[in-house]
Amino acid sequence: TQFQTVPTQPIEGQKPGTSGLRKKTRVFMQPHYLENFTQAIFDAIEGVAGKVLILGGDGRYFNDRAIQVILRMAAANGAARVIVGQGGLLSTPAASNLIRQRKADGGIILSASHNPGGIDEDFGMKFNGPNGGPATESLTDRIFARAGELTEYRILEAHDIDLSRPGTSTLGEMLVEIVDPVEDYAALMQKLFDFDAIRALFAGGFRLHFDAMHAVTGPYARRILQEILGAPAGSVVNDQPLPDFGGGHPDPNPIWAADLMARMFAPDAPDFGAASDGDGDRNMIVGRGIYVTPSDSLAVLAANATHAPAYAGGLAGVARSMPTSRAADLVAEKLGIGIYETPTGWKFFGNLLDAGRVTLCGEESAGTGSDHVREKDGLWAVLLWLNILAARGQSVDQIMRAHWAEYGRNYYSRHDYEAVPSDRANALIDRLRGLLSDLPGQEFAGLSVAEADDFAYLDPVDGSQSARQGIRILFAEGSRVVMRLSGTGTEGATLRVYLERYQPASARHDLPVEEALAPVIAAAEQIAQIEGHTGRSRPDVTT
Ligand code: VG1
Ligand code: CO
Repeated sequence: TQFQTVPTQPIEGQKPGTSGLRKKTRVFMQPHYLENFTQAIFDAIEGVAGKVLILGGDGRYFNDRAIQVILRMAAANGAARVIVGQGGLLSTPAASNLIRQRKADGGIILSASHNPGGIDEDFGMKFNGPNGGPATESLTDRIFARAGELTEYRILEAHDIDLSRPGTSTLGEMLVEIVDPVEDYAALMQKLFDFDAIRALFAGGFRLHFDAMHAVTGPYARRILQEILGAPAGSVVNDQPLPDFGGGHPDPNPIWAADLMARMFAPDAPDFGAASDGDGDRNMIVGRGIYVTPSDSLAVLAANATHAPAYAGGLAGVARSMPTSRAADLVAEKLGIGIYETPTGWKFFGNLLDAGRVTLCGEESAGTGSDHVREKDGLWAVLLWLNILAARGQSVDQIMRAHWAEYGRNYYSRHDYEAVPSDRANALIDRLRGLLSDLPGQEFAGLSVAEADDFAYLDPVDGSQSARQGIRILFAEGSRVVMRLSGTGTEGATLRVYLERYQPASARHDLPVEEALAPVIAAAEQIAQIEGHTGRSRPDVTT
């Protein structure tokens, strides 16, 4: 073994977005690309000498090669120990848990989450801090700044570490510990939920269909749902993680999880359907014949969390990202607990969770989680749902209808316009920014604008500020449109249009969502001139 200091130059564009650095896989495979970014992370946290790190990924193409490189660089930078998931696998929530359980100094998670994988698809890399949560904006800013001035990186010349078996070996002076990726996570889930009640549910013939989408949750779902909780073999499908996710798009929504939707809307549909994404932090919940919108799921989980042992004492508060519907606000109001509105991205929940201000957090993009880790957690949401279904003895459909009858319904949808040329997408947003002060009082498609702004967040815990987080247009009738550009794409820009319309408890709750939202959709088009800017008359993906 030999330490090397390799001269390098800054590489343009190593700027982390909503959730780490995401690029085309071939970009990450360019000489020095991965090495530069890794060294920038190490330098931005004042080195890794003597530190303990967690390392793993979602198993996509290049995961295994990147792990070997990062291990050799950690060794050359003096790390004391790196704990790696067997086979290089760790779901994002499991990595967050390991950082906390092992009191590590942080962790690197290799994933482009819900983006497709493969040599011509996407790869990604994110750093989580000692609380187990995604790097804060100030840290990602420091990483980007460091990447922009890098002149060298350190790496060890050594053979590959065998990732296939648990155990400890050395790389130079550094210890490499390979651990079962599921064990600690499964133990945590057993502590949070009433496993006996869920076991009894399955024993009573309750049928589950979990689609792991050939991504990282396969081994987790198999172990927890089938082996520990007794769901029959075959309840978990597509449970083998594959480097290209079987050619699929591991994004759990009605478009990309079309098989699951078909299964749950068929005459012989199981009682409960669910799916997760590439790195296991998202969840999709479907009952027999009913899709649960993620914003509604957050509200239902908040209203029913006390059925699970971990939350039996009540919730400290709830946080949601700004574009997420306000269904959870209504629950928090009724419970008399705090509700917080943050910018998009899990990193903004970290301070609220650390300070004990909130217990549950959620995003409209199928992310829900709690203070048990510092990431959103797909299987956790599935287990909390199962715990609630077992405790209430009702179907998903019954629970949703009862919820709307009590709180009213926030009809909700997100329209995505993907791979729009960046200049056109920026022009659309810039034009809206210029219009904001003129909008209040004007009427569009029969809706009159009450307020319009560009969302800015003041973190109540550390006082940090984040501006320009999304255009919000609130209508007098309680409807809302939010527009922002995605920070996770790798091709052009993705415009996200979030549409919401509230119908009180006494109103109709069974309209098709598109129909209920029709005036809001029309108003959004009139205000933003989406077709004029993007050339598209309809969205590419509707969730
Ligand atoms: C998207 C979602 C956001 C989520 C982020 C990371 O970001 O909208 O809610 O936190 O992905 O999720 P954006 O900037 O593309 O809208 V994951 O599961 O991709 O790590
Ligand atoms: Co994800």
